[in-house]
Amino acid sequence: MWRTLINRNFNLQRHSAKRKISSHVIINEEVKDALKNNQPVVALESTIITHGMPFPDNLHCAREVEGIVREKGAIPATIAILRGRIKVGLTSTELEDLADTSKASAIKTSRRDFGYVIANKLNGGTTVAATLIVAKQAGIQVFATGGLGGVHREAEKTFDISADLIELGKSPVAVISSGVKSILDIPKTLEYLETQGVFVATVGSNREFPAFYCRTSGCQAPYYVTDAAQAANIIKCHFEMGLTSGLLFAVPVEKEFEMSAAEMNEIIDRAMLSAKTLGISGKEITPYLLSQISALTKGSSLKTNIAFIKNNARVASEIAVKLCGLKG
Ligand code: PSU
Ligand code: MN
Repeated sequence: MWRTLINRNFNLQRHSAKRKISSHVIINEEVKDALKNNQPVVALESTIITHGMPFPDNLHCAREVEGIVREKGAIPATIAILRGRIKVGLTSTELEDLADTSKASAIKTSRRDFGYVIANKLNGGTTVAATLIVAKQAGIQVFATGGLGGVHREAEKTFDISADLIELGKSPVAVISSGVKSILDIPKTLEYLETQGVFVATVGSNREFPAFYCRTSGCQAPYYVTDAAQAANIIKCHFEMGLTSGLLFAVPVEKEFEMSAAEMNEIIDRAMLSAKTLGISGKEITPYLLSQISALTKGSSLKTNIAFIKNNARVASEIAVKLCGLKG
């Protein structure tokens, strides 16, 4: 009886009558069926495809990530905008159309960009913020990404704080990432997440918050979880409380792919100086820094990038599977 009540409560949250799906959002049949039948689904963002990596690495990476999610027993739901239609779950051709930006360019789409991209029937790579908005409408609770946007260094002067953080504060979705890059101010980012009511934990054996390319950042997450089962339990209780804020699980990059912190910091400083000299700001700054870092590391940062997206997809799928088990 008690268990039934809890389950009913939990499902109510998922399939709340209040959850409105926009007519611009098209959920593919496989994802729709999985959600209806309490099968694990993992949302995947697409700015990483359109603005985070060059073609064809981006396409290979996106396909591999989807493959990993399937191997782990979950259904991948890559979210992107194709000719103004917001898709949840892409076909192989759609993925290729999106990734090959030489055929049709794509707009980096965050919350503020939706109307424009839809009205002009453009392609859009959805940021973490935009993917959260769509995942929430679709009822997807677990989402894997590479890196999250955050509070930029010198934000006190530039006001540059990613919309990702605010969206995570109002989306009941668990995001699995490799922490945030040290192109950002990590302590300020963690403070901001706390203000927004976002649960933050490292996945591993301690609270050391990872800095994307490196396993350490010198900052501590408020909590850590040792495995997917623990994470799923926390997610379940968080949602049962009716909280509408999200959760962030930071997975440190695997040791074999870790890059030297000293070398990385020097490269990031150089990339940031070059961005400053060129006067790059706003939505262009993150993609610019990513491409500079990739060039300055002669592609090895790209390799690391791909390694941790795959690892995050693996962990996210395990969490999604456990979460469905708790509901079942
Ligand atoms: N940081 C990364 N890799 C990325 C991004 C950020 O290390 O690919 C992308 C994500 O899609 C994220 C977006 O949601 O950039 C944040 O952009 P901005 O900093 O402009 O908010
Ligand atoms: Mn910004």
